[in-house]
Amino acid sequence: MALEVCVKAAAGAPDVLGDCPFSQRVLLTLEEKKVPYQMHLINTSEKPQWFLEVNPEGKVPVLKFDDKCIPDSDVIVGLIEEKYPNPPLSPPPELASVGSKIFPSFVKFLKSKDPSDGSEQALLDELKALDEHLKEHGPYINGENITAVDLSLAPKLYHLEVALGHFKGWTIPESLTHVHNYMKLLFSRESFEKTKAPKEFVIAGWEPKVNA
Ligand SMILES: N[C@@H](CCC(=O)N[C@@H](CS)C(=O)NCC(=O)O)C(=O)O
Repeated sequence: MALEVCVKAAAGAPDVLGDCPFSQRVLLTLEEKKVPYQMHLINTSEKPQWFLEVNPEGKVPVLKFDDKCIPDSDVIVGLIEEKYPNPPLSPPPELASVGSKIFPSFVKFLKSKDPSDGSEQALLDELKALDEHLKEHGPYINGENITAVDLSLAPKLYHLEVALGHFKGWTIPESLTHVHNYMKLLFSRESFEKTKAPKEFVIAGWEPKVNA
């Protein structure tokens, strides 16, 4: 029996896969492991009653496994790894948090209305650290083979590129060549093409947060 996974539907388009990076991370994991799954698109601005009953916190993604509903992408990815160990995607523990500050730094910079608050520099510092890491250990975080760290970072880097490009006309400096190559590598994977949200929905998803 195929696994069932609840993920975010696009804002204003309930039949289109939406812009949640945590949902995409779970879908990427299932795709990379070639685990069959059935997807339910959840309209997060009007959550269906059945969804709230199985998941009172109301966040996506949620995985239905053995009749249990499991929220939180960290827990879900861990469970998928345990139940479907091939191909193995767990990174060595010392690499598990590489790039983990990029997403919060990106969100802070995206929402910032004060150009002198240091949020752009903080994001640049995180991206430079990633570039250095990739220069030494690339092309993926753990070398030649993709791991769960890459599958967590890929949707976040996609959001960063789309949202900062749209709302701030900002792009990652050309000098960070290893980050650029890394993003090209990730975004061209079949799993990524299949699970990414269309750009207009990524923008629509950030709009209320940027203009709050
Ligand atoms: N830590 C959670 C975060 C999940 C999350 O924030 N999901 C957002 C969409 S990207 C959500 O469900 N928002 C709807 C809500 O909070 O009501 C995870 O990794 O799964």
